[in-house]
Amino acid sequence: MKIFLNGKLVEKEDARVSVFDHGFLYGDGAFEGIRAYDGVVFRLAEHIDRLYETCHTMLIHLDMDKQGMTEAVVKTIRANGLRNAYIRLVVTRGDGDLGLDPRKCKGSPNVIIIADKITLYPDELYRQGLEIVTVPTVRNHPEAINPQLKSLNYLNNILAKIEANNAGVPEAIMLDGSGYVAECTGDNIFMVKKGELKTPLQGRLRGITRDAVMELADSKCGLKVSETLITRHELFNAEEVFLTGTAAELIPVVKIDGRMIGTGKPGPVTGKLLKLFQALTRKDGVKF
Ligand code: PXG
Repeated sequence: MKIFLNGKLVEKEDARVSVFDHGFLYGDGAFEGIRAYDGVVFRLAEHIDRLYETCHTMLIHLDMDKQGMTEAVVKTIRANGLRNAYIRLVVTRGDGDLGLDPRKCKGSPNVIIIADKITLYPDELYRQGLEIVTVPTVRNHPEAINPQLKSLNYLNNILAKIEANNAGVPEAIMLDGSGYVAECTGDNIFMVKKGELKTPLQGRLRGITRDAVMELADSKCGLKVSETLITRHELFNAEEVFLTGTAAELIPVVKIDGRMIGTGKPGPVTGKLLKLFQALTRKDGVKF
């Protein structure tokens, strides 16, 4: 496996960063999880834009421009002979010393691109739907760590994931500081009710899958789409609930906190949107 590390493609065994790297010491960095389908990197421009926005807010100055980063992603996928891939793009503050002050990182950020095969939820979970729970760990307050920042500091989500693991379910619903539904640990959440598709307005990452699904629901399914405050009560009484993310695409949810959602089976809107999304992934992106 070839890894892109600071401008060079190196073997996996040689792809190493310093123990003084501030991404390692403090989670001081940014990342993207991206997918390629049949020779198309789905919405790569949107992923690169989001990465640069995270870096801009974190005052991480990349030497590479967006065009260079786009080419580096494509080069890495090609070097590994992949047509379908999961791509992890990681930028760290760079090498510093043991102080957390980012000014200690005097060199360039470390830029790492890994292109691998994707591991997915088993097929049967798409046919049956997931059972998930709400967890006590509240999503980061937007004025503490804004959920739009796809930073390397994922402890908030990891703590929630541990609570999901303890409950024996594959995902966790996280609420925001006011008790409204925010998102899951690595996925956005949607509900369908009376011809309307709703998704949380605040406290969540603006997922790239989420944006695509909202566009498809509006343009291809004639659904009214809204970003709004959502309570657990509303989720419990939805006709359909599903999650979206780069890894999961769209996956149905059939039980939340012991309450059956709709008929208890994956619903027709979720199924239709999944088909539309899968068709879009092979068209909308950077071809290689
Ligand atoms: N919320 C959070 C907190 C995320 O981390 C999403 C929503 C969905 O966003 P996208 O843009 O993917 O539709 C994410 C995405 C991983 C992994 O390895 C995590 C994500 C994406 C891919 C892989 O756990 N997070």
